[in-house]
Order: sequence, then C-alpha cells, then structure tokens
Amino acid sequence: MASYSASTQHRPRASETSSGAFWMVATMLLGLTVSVVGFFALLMWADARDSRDAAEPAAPATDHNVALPLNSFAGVVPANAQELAAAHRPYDATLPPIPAGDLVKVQMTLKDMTVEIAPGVKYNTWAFDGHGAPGPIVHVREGQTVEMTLTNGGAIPHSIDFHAARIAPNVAFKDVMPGKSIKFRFTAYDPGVFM
Ligand SMILES: [Cu+2]
Repeated sequence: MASYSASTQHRPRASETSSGAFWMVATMLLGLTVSVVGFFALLMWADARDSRDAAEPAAPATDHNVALPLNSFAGVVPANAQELAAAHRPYDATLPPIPAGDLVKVQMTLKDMTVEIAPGVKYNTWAFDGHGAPGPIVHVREGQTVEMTLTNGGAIPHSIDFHAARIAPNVAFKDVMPGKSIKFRFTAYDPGVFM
C-alpha cells in the first residue's frame, strides 16, 4: 500500500492501475486459499478427534454426579478372605410356622444398627429391631390377611413395602417419620416368595 501527501497532485499511472488489480486478485485468491486450508484443517481435526475417541474408549471418566471421590472395591479382597469365608455362618432360611386364623398381625420396628455383614466386617445401617438385616420373615397362607404395623425407631424417615401386596402404595408404603408408626392391611392373594 502507498500513501500520498495531500499536497501532491496524484494521477495514477497505467502501471499502478494494473498493480492494484493484481493485488486485488491476489488478495482474493489468498482469502480463498485461507478458507480452503481452514476447511481442510477442520476436517483433519474432526478426523483426529474421532480416531482418538475410538482409540481410547477405556480412559477413566470423571463422574461429576458423585459428590465424593468414591472408589470401587470390586475385586478387592482381604488377605484372609478364605478364613473369613470359612467362618461365615449361612442365614437360617427355615420358615416360621404359619399363624392360625384369618388375620395375622405383624409388628416390626426399624432401628439404626451396626450389622456384621461378614465376619469382622461391620456396617452402619438401618435394620429391624431384634433381627438386624435381613428382617423377619412373614409367612402366611394364601387368603390370610396381614395387618402390618411398622414403627420407625431410627433417625430418618422410612417406609416398608410388600411386593405381594395389592394395595395403594402411596397410602400403605409412605414414609413413616422417626418415632411414628403406620398400620395397614393387605390380603395375601398371590402365592410365592417375595423379598
Ligand atoms: Cu421393595
């Protein structure tokens, strides 16, 4: 580019005019080249990103939905795992006898307890007073009516649900506040084991 002082009477010569046309075309071509190069650069970047994503699918992702830095203990076993397994006593699955009569009254109290889930492995949880976890078995005959009373002896609201009960869940299975109780009835229509 050239600049001229205002006092100079300037008349463009033929060589200047053709030079200006040359630069105009050159600038346009340069602009076009930049666009084309930019376009191919974009394609190459996208391609590189795709191949990187395909090459590293196992890269550990940070789960931002978890507030605490939680680690998985899957596959982690203590050195005395065999000893612990041998010391484990299986749960006695013997059913209690079926109560007599058409109406079976069941009472359970929820409680915050420390439960030993494996020999030497203790876990703070809510469980059932007098039982821990799992809770008591309710064994009835088809056609009997269960009258359930649940008392919340723990610190946070809790509910209980019976998977075989044909009952309005928003009524019977609603939260019971600490220190409160709920009572509901259902008739056992469906034979089976429900957990
Ligand atoms: Cu359930």
